[in-house]
Amino acid sequence: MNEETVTAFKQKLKAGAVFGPFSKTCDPGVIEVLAHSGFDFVILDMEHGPSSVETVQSLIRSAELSGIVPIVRVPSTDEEIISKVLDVGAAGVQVPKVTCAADVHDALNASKFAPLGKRGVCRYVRAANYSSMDKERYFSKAANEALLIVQLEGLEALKNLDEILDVEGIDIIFIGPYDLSQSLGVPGQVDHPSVIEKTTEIVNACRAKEIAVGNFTETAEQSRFWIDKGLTYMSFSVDLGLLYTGAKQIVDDLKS
Ligand code: 3PY
Ligand code: MG
Repeated sequence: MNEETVTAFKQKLKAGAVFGPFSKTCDPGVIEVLAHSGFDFVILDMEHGPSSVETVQSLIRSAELSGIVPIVRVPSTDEEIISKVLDVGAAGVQVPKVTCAADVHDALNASKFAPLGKRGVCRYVRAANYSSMDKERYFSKAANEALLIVQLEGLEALKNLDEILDVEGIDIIFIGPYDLSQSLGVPGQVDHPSVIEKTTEIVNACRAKEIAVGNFTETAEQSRFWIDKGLTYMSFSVDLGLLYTGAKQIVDDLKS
């Protein structure tokens, strides 16, 4: 994904809320449908979805062609996957289950070239236009523009919140309400008062340090609730869940 698109996305994020679903399909056509629907970004899910790096590369191509920003949620801080998805052109990586500052440093080391990190160096990759991009620009700036999105979704992360937020280089903090609800002993109850309370604690800490923050919502009402509290990186539902909801409504209508 080119530098200009990432810069424009960062500016949009500063101006207000941006919206994007997770994607768990392996079909580039679905990514195009999401773009044509007006979503700003899509999170290609390698934590809970079946896609390989090769599939993600095709999905990134369709995102670029149709004008939606492709973020990849990687399975962990594993350097091998993070650098591969950036090599194939992800606009950003979203790293789940971060619990401490050391995890953020691992993600930074895997996703940034020096001096910010230690990402493995190769310019014969899609992200560098297979070597046609000026190499100094690619290594010193273009590649390091890719977004680093850090997911906080458990009590351990809350305990280490200050040290996590003090690490330079995080673009967005993302709160996973489902894992957080499990960690709080109320699995799946994402509107439970304890989940709201802990989410608000993270949101306030991020806002005090001027770090963009977002979460996962499944209704417009939940989205509005969190936007009013200052969240801007709004992930909304999952492509296949949206398909299910639409299909179910139609079938219920047809059969009523
Ligand atoms: C969570 O809720 O735990 C997520 O990771 C996003 O759905
Ligand atoms: Mg989660």
